[in-house]
Amino acid sequence: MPDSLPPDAHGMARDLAIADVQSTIVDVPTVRRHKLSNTSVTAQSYVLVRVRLANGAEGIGEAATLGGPRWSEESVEAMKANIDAYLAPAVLGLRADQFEAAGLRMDAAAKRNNAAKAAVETALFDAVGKTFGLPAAALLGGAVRDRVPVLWTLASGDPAQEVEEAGCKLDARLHRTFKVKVGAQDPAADMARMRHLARALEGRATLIVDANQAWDETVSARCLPQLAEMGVVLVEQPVPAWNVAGLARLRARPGTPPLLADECVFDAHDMLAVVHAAAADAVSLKLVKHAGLLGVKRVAAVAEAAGIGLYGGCLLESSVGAAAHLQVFSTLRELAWGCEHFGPQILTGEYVTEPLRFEEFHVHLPTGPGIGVAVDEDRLRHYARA
Ligand code: MUC
Ligand code: MG
Repeated sequence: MPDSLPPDAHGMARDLAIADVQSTIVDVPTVRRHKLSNTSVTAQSYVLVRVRLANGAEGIGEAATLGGPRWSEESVEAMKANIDAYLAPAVLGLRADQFEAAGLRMDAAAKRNNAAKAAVETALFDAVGKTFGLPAAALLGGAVRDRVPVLWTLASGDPAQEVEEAGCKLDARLHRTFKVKVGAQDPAADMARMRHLARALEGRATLIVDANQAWDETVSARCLPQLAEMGVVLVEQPVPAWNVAGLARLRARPGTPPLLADECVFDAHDMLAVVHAAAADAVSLKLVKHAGLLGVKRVAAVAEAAGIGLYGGCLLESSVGAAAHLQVFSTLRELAWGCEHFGPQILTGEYVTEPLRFEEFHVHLPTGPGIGVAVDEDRLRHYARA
């Protein structure tokens, strides 16, 4: 491959060489405590990656965490250290449109570190898109939709507050599907909470549940049919990520609602293992798991080939990370379960000039080149970790 492209007919500088990579830790408070089975957050932490190309174009990407290295093994501190010491040097000088080569170089420089790699790769797509005036979606096959249905997650743990919160979202026509986080308390208490929510929201909302690996197979076998009876349409990762065989056994039991694989699918090989085990009905796609936009497409392709539904997952990204997800989600031929990129709405503030648009139960694909959003420097200074 040539190291640089010739100037185009208009003499525009098209030297796509990656000249600089910077990373910044950002902390943004959330509007309320968000409780999962294994962590609880009142602020979201991100690593913002900024790349500069020789032609002057800049690109941004974001890596999200949930409660430090609790949801997965990466923390923002570790991501920043590994980007600065290993991933940035691996891609410096490379042509930014050599996305696969960048992935190969990053894989050679560091095992896993998928969220950190995703942020770097996103910034490359953004910079190349901005150079050519194209949305990242165009570089990924082209958008087939310009908005995606978006759910909201109820995770305060207080059912009265959760009914009220869901009511506000319904009234504002922002969200009508709600994902409820369970597993932070004992299963009987969660079943009572779910019954309360199902009754209060009956006929007005669709419910899904995410246990974030909290239950063992026995508890899951008891709770899953109860959730199905309450009308819950999808249950996400009830058992630990390692227990794909257990997930398959649960799926084969009568009365089990459709199952969504999350923490057990990080790459296309994991996806294939879930397919071979017949362990899931749908898979949650996330940049932090799949190491980038191309990784999302690879996992999605394996799932699609097996007839497994696609669900647009998140890790409470800001508009930067959410926009990147929407760029790739917009290119998937089927996205049966919509997405959960409500992250921008649970933050007390943002660090982009124009946050994503949420209306009529959908989040809109931003227009504009690259990932479609731009950093607001003042706001970034406000949220950047000193
Ligand atoms: C997860 O496990 O799905 C996404 C939304 C949310 O509330 O938690 C995350 C992570
Ligand atoms: Mg999940």
